[in-house]
This record gives sequence, structure tokens and C-alpha cells, in this order.
Amino acid sequence: MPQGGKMIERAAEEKIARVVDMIAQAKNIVVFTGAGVSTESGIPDFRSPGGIWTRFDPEDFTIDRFLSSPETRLKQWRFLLAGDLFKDALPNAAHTAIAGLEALGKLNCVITQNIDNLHQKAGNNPSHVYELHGNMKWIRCLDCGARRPLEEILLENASASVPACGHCGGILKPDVIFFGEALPEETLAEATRQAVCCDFLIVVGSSLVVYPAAYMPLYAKQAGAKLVIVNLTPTPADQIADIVINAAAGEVMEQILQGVKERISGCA
Ligand code: CNA
Repeated sequence: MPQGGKMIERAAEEKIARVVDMIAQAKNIVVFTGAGVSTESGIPDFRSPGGIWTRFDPEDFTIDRFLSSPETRLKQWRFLLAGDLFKDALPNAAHTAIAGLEALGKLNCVITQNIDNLHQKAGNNPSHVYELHGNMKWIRCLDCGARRPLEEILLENASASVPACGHCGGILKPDVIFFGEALPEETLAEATRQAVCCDFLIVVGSSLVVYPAAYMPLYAKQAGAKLVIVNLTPTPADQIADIVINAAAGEVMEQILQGVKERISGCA
């Protein structure tokens, strides 16, 4: 069940107007997203009621369990075959607005914790989307490192048994970061550089409790950037943010984009 849809209140409208001012003045803008930007696309987040941890055992997403347990790998493969979470998900108003900021020349990059590929689907330049936790679209062999699209592997292996790497027979794993795994080094380094060098960072839909990803807004603020947080519920970084908007991402981001467009065309 997508979350959100709460009507924007007057106080939020005033905050949105201030965010539009900040974006109009900023030169280097970064958007930082989490699972909350995708709940309106029908993908549950981790921690809200009905979220992923109410349906799956987090232990199955630790690298140790994945490597040591054929049953866990079978469970994961069945999950991929079912494809229910990500397969048909489409970008929502928040993703579209974020892509709209890029189209206006008002976005350096998106740093995302999401693995759902929806920023790219919405039209953001893939080379400006830093995926800190990987992407479900890809499968990687843990032995030879070969990376192939999940769709190809699914087409070749429609059976219920877990496939092995076509090149070396090694263990195949979704190319996403499991608990206990390091984040992709280069992506993390470039995302950190972008966060430190920006002058405006907006968090959209993240509880900001998963590290090292949640350092990004802190780095930006420490380096002197303005920090805005759009999230349904409070986060630990609210106290250092310049503006916090507790409302649904789709509606808020749509209004922000509209305001920026009006500002750029000189109509506001
Ligand atoms: P999280 O900890 O589940 O927090 C999500 C936050 O979003 C919560 O604080 C919610 O209040 C908020 N939220 C939910 N819906 C909305 C909405 N419509 N508008 C605004 N805010 C909303 O997720 P984080 O991303 O902070 O945690 C990091 C994890 C979650 C990363 O490892 C992700 O890979 C992982 N994850 C990703 C996806 C995805 O790719 N779509 C889905 C589920 C989990």
C-alpha cells in the first residue's frame, strides 16, 4: 500500500517556498534518497508498518548467511523468480520531479540507498546516480566477478533450482549490498566528494539511520551546505537541518519543481 497522499499543510507550503529560494540560489545541488521516495511506487520501505522487515528475515540478507546456507540462496532465488517487489514498479511523482530538477540544470547528482532503478527509469542520467547499495537489476558471480542483467539469468533459468555462474560455476548473488558487506568503494568515494562539495542537499524519504550512507547529509552540512529533509517521520538529522518537511515525497517534490520552474521562467 503506497504511503503518502496527506494534503500539504499551510506551514509546509511556506517551507516549500523557502526551499525553492534555496534551490534557485544554489550552484551545486545533491538529492539524497532512501526507500521512502519509492513507497508511492508501491515498494515498501524497511521500517514503516508493513515494511520489508515485517515480511522477510533480515538474517537472510547477511552475507554470512547467504554464503553458508543453500536454503537461504534458494529462498532468495525464489524471491527473484517471483519478482513481486520491483518488477513492475514505475517512477512516482517524486522521482519524476527529481529528474525534472536535473532537466532544468538544477541537480549535480542523486545519491541513493535504493536498489530499485527508479531514478534511472524516471530519466536521471545513470552516470549521475550513485547507488550506494547496488541495484537489483544486476546479478554478480562471487567467484569470477561476471555481472549480468537479472532478466537474462531469469530467462535462461526459469526453474525453481538456484542457477550457478555460466562462466565458472560460482555462486550468483544479486548485485546489492547485504549486511556485512562493504559499500562499493568508488561509488562511495564519489558520492562523498559530491556531498562535501555541494551547497544544497535535500534528503527525500530516508530514516537516516543506515550508515555509512547517512553520513552524506552530515558531510554536506558540515562543509557549509544548506540541508533540507523531506520525510514522513522524524530523523536523527532533523536538528541540524535548515528545513524539515514531514509530508509525502511525491506531493512535496512536485511542488518544489513547480516553484523552481516558475522562478526560472521569471513568473514568480
Ligand atoms: P527506511 O529506513 O525504511 O526509511 C524510509 C523512510 O521513508 C521512513 O523514515 C519513512 O517515514 C519515510 N517514508 C515512507 N514513505 C514516505 C513518503 N511517501 N514520503 C516521504 N517519506 C516517506 O529506508 P532508508 O532508505 O532510510 O534505509 C536504508 C535502507 C533501505 C537501504 O539499505 C535501502 O537499500 C533499503 N531499501 C530500499 C528499497 C528500494 O530500493 N526501494 C526498499 C526498501 C528498503
